[in-house]
Amino acid sequence: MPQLEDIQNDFIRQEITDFIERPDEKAKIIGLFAKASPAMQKIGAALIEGQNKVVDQLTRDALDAGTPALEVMDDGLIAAMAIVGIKFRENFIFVPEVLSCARAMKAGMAHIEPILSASGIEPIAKVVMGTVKGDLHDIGKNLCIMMLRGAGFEVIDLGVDTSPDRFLEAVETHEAPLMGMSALLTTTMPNMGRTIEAFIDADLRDKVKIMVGGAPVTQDFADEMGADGYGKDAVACVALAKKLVGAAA
Ligand code: B12
Repeated sequence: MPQLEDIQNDFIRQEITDFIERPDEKAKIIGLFAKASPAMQKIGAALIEGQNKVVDQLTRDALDAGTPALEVMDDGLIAAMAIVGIKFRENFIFVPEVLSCARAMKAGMAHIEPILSASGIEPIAKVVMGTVKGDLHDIGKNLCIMMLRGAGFEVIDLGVDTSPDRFLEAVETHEAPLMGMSALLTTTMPNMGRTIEAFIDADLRDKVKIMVGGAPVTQDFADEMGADGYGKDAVACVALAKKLVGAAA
């Protein structure tokens, strides 16, 4: 099992020691960073400190040096966001700090997006994606969108705080066979179910496959509200999207 000492970056080691208390979370985070290269750990440290210019530069450097975009995303940016999430939950940091981290994440993602989105192949299908009503979290949704575009899907991004009507309208207008909803708050998760009900009421439920995701969402919850599928991360989102439109994996 990876140990704290396997992480080279002093700052990351200190963050884990100071802020990650639950043994299961500690083991998970140590695992994430122990397998990350020193350059990825450095990106993670800058993200945790909310230094968007540093993340911007280090991400560019890593990509220029030939590091795969997916590695920068998983081992640098997403791994660091896991620490930010725990610090936020435990009240070690608050909304302004998290916003700085989110800004830093976006600075890194800006360089990753063109690489992951450049599929250069005929679109597999159209997908409407949005964060549900009342919810302003879009980092995970945007990662899914990048990966979907990279896999050859044409994505219509409805952004955040998306009402059931906007989902309905977009699916109809674009004749999209697939739709994805994201929710990060337990209070907004029920809006996924409400959106599905709106499709039933409008007699459009059988015209579109609906996938759901976001940190608090589970397969059970997805089944309960009648979604067609649940994906735990952006890679799963692409696999699910392909499955739902009957495209080759
Ligand atoms: C960043 C962040 C913010 C930022 C958002 C910035 C932005 N532009 O997105 C800001 C500061 C604005 C924010 C605000 C708030 N937040 Co906030 N936030 C977070 C934080 C730290 C990280 C979320 C994130 O980006 N994760 C990284 C991404 C990559 O992961 P992800 O979103 O889960 O996405 C992946 C998968 O879930 C999946 N996925 C996502 N969507 C989809 C969709 C489909 C179709 C599929 C298949 C897959 C899929 O793939 C993604 C990529 O791998 C989380 C903590 C956490 N652990 O999640 C809290 C968290 C979600 N926030 C929380 C709270 C409470 C709030 C606020 C209410 C705080 C406040 N008092 O104001 C507000 C709510 C604002 C609102 N109305 O939405 C709580 C929610 C608690 C709960 N039980 O509901 C959390 C869990 C923190 C905590 N533990 O307390 N937040």
